[in-house]
Formats: sequence, structure tokens, C-alpha cells
Amino acid sequence: MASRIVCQNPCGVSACDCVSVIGREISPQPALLAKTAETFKNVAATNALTFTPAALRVSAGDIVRFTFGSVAHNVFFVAQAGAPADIAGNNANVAIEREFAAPGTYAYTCHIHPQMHGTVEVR
Ligand SMILES: [Cu+2]
Repeated sequence: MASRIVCQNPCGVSACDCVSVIGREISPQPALLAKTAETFKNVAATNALTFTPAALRVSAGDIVRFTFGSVAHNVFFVAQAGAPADIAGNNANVAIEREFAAPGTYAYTCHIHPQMHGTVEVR
């Protein structure tokens, strides 16, 4: 049975589709099911072609949920030790999680919209 995880951290951006995304039934990867909802931090890939927040600070071991609205985006991390797997392809109306296990600053961009940049700082 898929678990429904409610967003604990609304981004407050009017253009963000977070509400519609979190209303969907999602199926987290098994390894992520052990994490409680409170451990999720959120980055919205918005229809306004931004990552919000553009700079996110988390703790080592935190899960970051990337939420995608009706405009498709992807997330490609600058190659470095500790960077999580890219979120390739065209992602719309979906939420995808990545775990950040190692301290560092991880920059990423959307290859569909190269002007979209963000960083996750892991402490
Ligand atoms: Cu994009």
C-alpha cells in the first residue's frame, strides 16, 4: 500500500503547484519509507521556471523532495563526490525524493531550462 505523505513545509510561492502535487498518491522508494515526513525538505520546480528555494540548507541524511508542476523540468547535479542521482527526463506533476548523505554544497540545473539553477547545502 502506497503511503500518502503530507507536505510539512509549504513553500508559500503562489506559482508553485505544491498543493496539487502533494494531493497525489505517491509511492516512495522502499529505502525512503523509513523516513518520517518531518525529514523531508522541499524544492519546488515551478511553472515560473525557478527552483524555490534556490538555495536550500539541510542536514546530512535529510531527504529533499523535488516537486514538479505542470511544466516539465529535470534536475542534474554538478558531478562531485556525494551528489545524488540526477532526476533525468521530463518530470511534470510528480514529486521525486533524493537523499543527501554527505556534507557539501551540491549545485544543480534543469537541462530543459538552463537558466534554472539551485543549490543544496548539506551540513
Ligand atoms: Cu526546467
